[in-house]
Amino acid sequence: MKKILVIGATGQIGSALMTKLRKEYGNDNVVAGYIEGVPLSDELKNGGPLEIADVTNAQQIAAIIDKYKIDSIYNLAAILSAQAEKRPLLAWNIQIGGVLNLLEISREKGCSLFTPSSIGAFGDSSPKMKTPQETIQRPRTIYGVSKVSCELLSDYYFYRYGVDTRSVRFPGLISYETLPGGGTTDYAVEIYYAAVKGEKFEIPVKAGTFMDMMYMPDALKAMVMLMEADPSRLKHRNSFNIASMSFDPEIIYNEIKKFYPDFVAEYRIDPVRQQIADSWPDMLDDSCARAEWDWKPDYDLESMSIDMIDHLKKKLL
Ligand code: AKB
Repeated sequence: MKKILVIGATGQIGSALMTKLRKEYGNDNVVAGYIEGVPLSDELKNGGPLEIADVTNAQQIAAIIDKYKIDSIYNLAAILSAQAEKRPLLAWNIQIGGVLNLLEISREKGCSLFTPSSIGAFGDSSPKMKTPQETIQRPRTIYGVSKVSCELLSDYYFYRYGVDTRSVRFPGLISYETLPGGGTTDYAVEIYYAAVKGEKFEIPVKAGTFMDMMYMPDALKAMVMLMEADPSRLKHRNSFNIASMSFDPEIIYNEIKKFYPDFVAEYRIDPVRQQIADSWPDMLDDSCARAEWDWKPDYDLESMSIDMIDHLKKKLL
């Protein structure tokens, strides 16, 4: 059985991934890595091994790998795009310094390493529609720069040292468990919360701003499928385009209005998020992921909305 460390286990992706991994691999085989001072859910506290794991502290991570004989690492520590523009050095230290620490540790200790990239790894000069797996990547955000660098470093460690690096380029992820923070796509999560709570919502990007989005269960499925994929089939190491739906604020607003006809949302544009969103693709081409490890999403906007609203009603009302 695999021995897994999840770094960033309290975050939007990490908290949902912990539940899935512990169900599939057994509680004792999945260590939750968190940052000191972050509040812990009862599920995490009581569900299995728990360790402080700061990705910028190589010695601390190496000690956890040795203590639990870890062979697979999911690295979900990140500063999201809009927040990173305010704190570029922190973003760099976590997204590059942290990843370099993990690549070195994986090289020394023979671990497989998953670190997500993002649609943010593309920029204005990348094709907007059906953005190919391999194309121009010249982002002008620190988030994008760090994601491209991380893709290249992971490629390098695979080709030079044989480190088993795996990655997907995540779209905006929509989930009901833990809120994201500081991302450009966060509005697509927050809009559901507002609708269910009966609150008015302010949309931070203009109508017509299309971005790839994905429901969290599909994102979790993608990570685990890729980490379990037969390495001999993987022609691409870093990082796979994956996609399931692409929409602009009008489309998601109208979808939610099917459930809440009185729901009111209006535009209040955040210039930083708008500029970032404008530089990102409208829709990725994920054919390489489909061909190399059988990627296929389960949810579209309609089925996601039904499930999301159902869960949020139980959580919030
Ligand atoms: C963000 O908006 O920063 C993230 C992402 C798409 O990488 N959700």
